[in-house]
Amino acid sequence: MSVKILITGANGQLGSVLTATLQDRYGLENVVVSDIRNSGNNRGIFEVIDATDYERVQSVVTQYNITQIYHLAAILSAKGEENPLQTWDINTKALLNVLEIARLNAIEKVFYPSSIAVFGEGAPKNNTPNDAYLNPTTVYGISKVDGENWAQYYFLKYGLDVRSIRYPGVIGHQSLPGGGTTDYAVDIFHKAVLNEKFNCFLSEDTALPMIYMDDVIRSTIELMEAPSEKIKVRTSYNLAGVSFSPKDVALEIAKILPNFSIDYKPDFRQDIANHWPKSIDDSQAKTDWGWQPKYNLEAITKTMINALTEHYT
Ligand code: AKB
Repeated sequence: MSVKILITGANGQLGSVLTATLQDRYGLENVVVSDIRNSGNNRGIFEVIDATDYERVQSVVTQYNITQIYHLAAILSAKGEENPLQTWDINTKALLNVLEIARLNAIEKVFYPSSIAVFGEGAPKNNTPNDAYLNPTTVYGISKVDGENWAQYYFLKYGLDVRSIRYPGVIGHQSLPGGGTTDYAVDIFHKAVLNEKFNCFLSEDTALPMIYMDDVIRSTIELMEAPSEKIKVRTSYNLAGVSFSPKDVALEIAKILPNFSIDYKPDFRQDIANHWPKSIDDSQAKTDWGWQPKYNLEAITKTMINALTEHYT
């Protein structure tokens, strides 16, 4: 049977780049791109889908004979705190729709992104292990823990092949993040290249796990294409790229753009970041399906500055 992919939340920071990669890999005609709104920038087949609408997801799955779903639609950590009940409703209802439709339609594989936001005070802050205690403090984190457990439930009870990664903060030049606590690590490069001062909403020493876009896209495809027997964790895999603080990245930027200046004005997102790991142990992903990151902070900084300089000139 040929692969027919449905992507929800395809217009998001990760979705837009993952969509283009999957389209190049499987063919434009084999990827159904969807989001709650049509941005007008999509190649190929686009369908407006509110993933909390069961009937709508079902009708698109039937119309295109979908065989795999990448369910990316979700409200992120910072935005989620503005309206916790709505965030819970959207994040959990959409996932349960996808899982149930996948089960009833014999979908081959489902991808579900989790996040470092699943961790809280119960987990070690450095090199946080895959199986650390999960007591998140944001509604986004709670919804991701819930989602991981539902993913495992559908695998154990129905044999549904759901695969998941706990993403760190994602850094890329192709798209802008929205509503996350790690968003500063993208904004900082835009301001640096535009020669503007950057006001950072986290304190200078707040280290968080981060990853470059190319690494995160490759990890997702490697996980999804790995033989099923290699997937030993059916909740979600820790994934690490690099780990740095705002000060670390500011110093790295200043090596290339010496006039770069930064101010620190921590806001409510500082409290969210304080409960997250500083670095992540991803040895389980390395052992099970061969994960290896390629980009360190120096490579990320050079690539971001080059790409954004080209973009703005
Ligand atoms: C966020 O900051 O909310 C996301 C994430 C780490 O899941 N980027």
